Amino acid sequence: MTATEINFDGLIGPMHNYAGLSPGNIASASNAGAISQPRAAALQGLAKMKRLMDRGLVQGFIPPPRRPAIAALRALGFDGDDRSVLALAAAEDPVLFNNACSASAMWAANAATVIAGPDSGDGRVHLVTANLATMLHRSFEASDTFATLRTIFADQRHFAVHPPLPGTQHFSDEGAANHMRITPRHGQRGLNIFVHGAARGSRFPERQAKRAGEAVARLSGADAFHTLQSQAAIEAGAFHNDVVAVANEHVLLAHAAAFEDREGLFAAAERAAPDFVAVEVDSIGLDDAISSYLFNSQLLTLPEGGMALVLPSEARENPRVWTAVETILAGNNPINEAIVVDVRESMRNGGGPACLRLRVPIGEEAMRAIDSRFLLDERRWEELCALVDRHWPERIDAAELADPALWAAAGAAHDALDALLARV
Ligand code: SUG
Repeated sequence: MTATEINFDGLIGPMHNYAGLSPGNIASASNAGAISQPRAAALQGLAKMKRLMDRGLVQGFIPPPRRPAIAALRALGFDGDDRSVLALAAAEDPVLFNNACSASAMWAANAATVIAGPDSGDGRVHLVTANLATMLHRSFEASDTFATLRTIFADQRHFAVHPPLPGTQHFSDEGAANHMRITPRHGQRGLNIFVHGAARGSRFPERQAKRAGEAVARLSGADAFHTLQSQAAIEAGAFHNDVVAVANEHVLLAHAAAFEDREGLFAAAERAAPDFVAVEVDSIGLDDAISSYLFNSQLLTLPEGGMALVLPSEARENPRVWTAVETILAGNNPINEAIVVDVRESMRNGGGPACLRLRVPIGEEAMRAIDSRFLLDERRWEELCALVDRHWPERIDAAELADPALWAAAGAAHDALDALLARV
């Protein structure tokens, strides 16, 4: 089968803010309380999508769920009309309320784990919705994400969209951010690598349970290899594997300290893809890796062959990291192009280019079965830019999330997005 990879980026929502909700995510913690710029954030995300479209790649998007998460607050016993639910929650439990205001669904790499058709037991593409059980604000995403994925990938002849695993620490699941696929080519059978944490008394939470990956592999029928993320990486702030490693087809780009058992992992990858190439970087420390998000680049196969790294501008600005990038580009591996993008608003909450997208490797027939409203062409992209320009707030002060005028503005923005999606 010939296959293409589609990158579905999370459209950054109108409530994007810096409330410091993610312990272990250094950027989120250090920007807590800062002023965010939702409009600029969403336009940065859209500009990244356009760069890749212009480079001949197929690009989709995932709309943001409504925030504040009124339905989640209702389920927790806050009652009345929407405005009363929000006002009551803000007054009674401001921490819970802030969690319900998070726009973190933008990081689509945490939406689901995607198992490609050639790897699954039944030939369909399987998407297992992530429960995001470790972080309160992110746990509110799972039900919305499940509904959205079922809309985009509704055709059950080609897709199986699974509900989230039970939302407990035993199955804590953060989706594709902790999953890598090694395969000779996108359309061929591959090995699914699940990277998990463990209860090692780390300073920071270990957000992916091994049992989650095991369940995802069973549900989808995939060949799986489970490997432990290094404690050093977690301690340094790599709260997801995709902060220290990225794979594409037969290539793995990783920091040398990313995994506890790199030999075991490399041996498994070599069995899955005889032409496996490991591009390991040990010339920069984990601190530079995490502040620059070098490994949170998208690693993409280009239409004419070769691969590109889609890097955040923070990687360009750190001379040690940029030297490492130049070494990668000059090395004996398929990575031959660097595309630098500005996603600073997302980066300030710990989300780089790779966090913002969910990759779906897919054959031609299945591609035609995707709900086309969520695939971008020039016109659709322009419509989204105009929508954001018109309706997304210019700035949000994290101290003012309880302002009813902000809820009204966010509601109007979501209504406008729903209207746009209903038009086609
Ligand atoms: O889960 N940040 C996200 C960043 C997720 C990045 N995704 C990947 N690495 N794939 C997180 O920690 C910050 C929210 C806040 O502080 O308001 C946040 O949720």
